[in-house]
Amino acid sequence: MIERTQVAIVGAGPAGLMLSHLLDLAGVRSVVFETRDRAYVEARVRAGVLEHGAAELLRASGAGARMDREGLVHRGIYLHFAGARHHIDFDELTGRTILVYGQQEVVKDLIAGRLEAGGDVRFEAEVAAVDARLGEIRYLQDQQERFVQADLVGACDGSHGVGRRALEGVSVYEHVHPHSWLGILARTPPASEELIYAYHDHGFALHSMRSPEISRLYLQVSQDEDLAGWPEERIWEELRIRLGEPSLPQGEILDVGITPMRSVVVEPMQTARMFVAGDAAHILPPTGAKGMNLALADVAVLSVAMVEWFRSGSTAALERYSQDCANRVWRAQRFSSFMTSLLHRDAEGDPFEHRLRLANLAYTVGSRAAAASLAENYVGAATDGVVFDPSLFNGVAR
Ligand code: RFL
Ligand code: PHB
Repeated sequence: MIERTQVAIVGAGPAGLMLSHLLDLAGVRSVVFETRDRAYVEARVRAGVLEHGAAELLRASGAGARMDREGLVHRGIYLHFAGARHHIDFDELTGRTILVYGQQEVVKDLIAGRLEAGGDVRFEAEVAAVDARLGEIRYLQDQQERFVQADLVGACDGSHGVGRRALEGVSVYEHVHPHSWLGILARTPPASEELIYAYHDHGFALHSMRSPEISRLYLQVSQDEDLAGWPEERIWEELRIRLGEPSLPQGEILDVGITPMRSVVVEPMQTARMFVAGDAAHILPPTGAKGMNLALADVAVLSVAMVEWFRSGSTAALERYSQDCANRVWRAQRFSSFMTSLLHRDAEGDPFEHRLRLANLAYTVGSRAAAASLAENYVGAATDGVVFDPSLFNGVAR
């Protein structure tokens, strides 16, 4: 017998879990399939910054209680270059702020919420194939092959998932940036109250954080860098130099990894009954802190379209889904590319490019218009215009 559901969701990252949460608020049933186990998904260290609109979306949909207790409100960031530090004051320039709250905390909150509400989240259930036309999912659990028949499919399974492979007739826009980020999570109090984005002769560095005791730090490294070349001493030394923080305290490293930087957009983000969201549809270099925000915004748009279809049978909003996302996706891509080229040493170390970059940075902090442009994109490029309207999420029978 084939199991049936209204929406099959592939992937329990921020996109898949939030989609399931929003659909549930409207009484639409979904099943989330996640190939990894719960502990792995909850421990995966990734993004840390929520745009104003992403925090608002979590809050308004009832998933923001712990975020509001534990998230750190930041009213700006620092740009550090040529030996000096400059504050970009988001609050003053835009009237909005950001929240520093780890992606794994968002994921933990959404998983707990789904399970408390009786939601169906299946861990260690790997989707092997999606039939976008029939809405059929083939998955493997407990070494058995199983099938689910869904009215609609949300493919939220990241950049290497089956969702993207099941899309038909799409254009893939891709750019590979010639560097990677070496990231550490460390038990050391942040050296600064706000994030520091630093540009140095040696390359980019970022000082972020997760709590008053835990820091998250990144270094630009070359594209094919081997972690073996970065003993702990070297990581800390390089962070101190690039961030201009000679006394940055060295703490226990809790997590370390190297991430290549890519920009990808797949369009249209849909085929027949299947809709892709989050990293399955687009990858951004992390310099703009947009990936998780865009993932949450995509599913906010998608959930409204799906609910409209279940409620009225109208396909209008579903048909427009990709089009409705396009401006936000490309605006976030534009900003992420801007931040990446503003702050990274080019691979050849070209002296002209270096001086030009310093001039760009000086202009960014010296011109109110340039600073305001950075600020309004940092707080809103991925989620501007996406709001949670509770009235759309009531009244559909389960
Ligand atoms: P995810 O989080 O990758 O979740 C996809 C899930 O799908 C599962 N999966 C499958 N499940 C079942 N069957 C299959 N066949 C499956 N194939 C895959 C996977 O196991 C996984 O659980 O995608 P989602 O939900 O679209 O969320 C996107 C974000 O994770 C991503 O954009 C951000 O982490 C990007 N990012 C940042 N975004 C921000 O908004 N702000 C930041 O500050 C920020 N910093 C970052 C980042 C990403 C980074 N890395 C490691 C890539 C910093 C870094 C270093
Ligand atoms: C993080 O805290 O992990 C983080 C913050 C800002 C970024 C990227 C990552 O641009």
